[in-house]
Amino acid sequence: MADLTKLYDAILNGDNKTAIAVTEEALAENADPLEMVTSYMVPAMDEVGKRFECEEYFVPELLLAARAMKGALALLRPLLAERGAEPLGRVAIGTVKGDLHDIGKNLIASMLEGGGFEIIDLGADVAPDRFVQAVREKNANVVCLSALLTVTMPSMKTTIEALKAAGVRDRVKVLIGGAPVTQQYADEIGADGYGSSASSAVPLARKALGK
Ligand code: B12
Repeated sequence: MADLTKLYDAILNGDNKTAIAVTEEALAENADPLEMVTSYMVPAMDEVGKRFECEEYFVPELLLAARAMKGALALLRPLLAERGAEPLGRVAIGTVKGDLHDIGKNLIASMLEGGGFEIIDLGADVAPDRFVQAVREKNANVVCLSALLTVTMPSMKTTIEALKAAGVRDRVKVLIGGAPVTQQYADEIGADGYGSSASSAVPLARKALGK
């Protein structure tokens, strides 16, 4: 059996090659992709964050860890997306303006896709008017906003205000998340829901749409 602690270590050490090799090995042995993400990969990124906080790691280490995480996630993504059934809604998802963190956003997109939602992935550093455009032109009925920086959290509020100003706020449910985001903040800015983990995304979106 593949030793998944090696996947944890590879992400923590920014070792892209090993992360991919261990992921491939585990998948060949039918390991559960969601279990790999939640029990090994996300905890490794959490540890990376802790090391960054206490100045043991710096930006280059973050970048290497992120690359290893993304490499492994790219292999898991189609499998996470395979789980779902019929389309439940159309989700425009993005990391808000000024924020380049996209790993959590990508994970949420994969989970929702796997949960039967159609995904319009707007990427990272997404300006409010691009969310408005996705609602207007692509008929998204859910908007998912991700923010990882305290300084970019206000972009969530600005995005909700832009949806209101464009007259489309009542057509969509706005869901938010990201490490510094809280339920309290979601209530404060008038979002329709908040989720803290990959597994929260599907129930949250279903509940928001009353499904
Ligand atoms: C990797 C990383 C980077 C990488 C990002 C690579 C990439 N492509 O994403 C790089 C190196 C680019 C980076 C840059 C910076 N980073 Co950085 N980064 C991180 C780190 C270590 C991990 C983030 C991550 O990917 N986590 C793993 C994913 C799976 O978790 P997640 O994103 O939280 O998502 C989960 C949930 O939050 C939730 N979720 C997320 N979004 C959504 C949306 C919805 C709708 C829902 C329902 C749920 C949900 O579900 C996800 C799955 O479980 C964090 C530390 C941390 N612990 O968060 C710091 C961190 C976020 N970074 C930080 C900082 C300071 C920076 C920089 C300013 C550093 C610098 N001096 O340049 C820059 C800012 C660049 C910018 N403008 O965005 C700080 C932020 C502090 C703060 N509170 O503001 C952190 C917290 C590190 C720290 N402890 O100090 N970073």
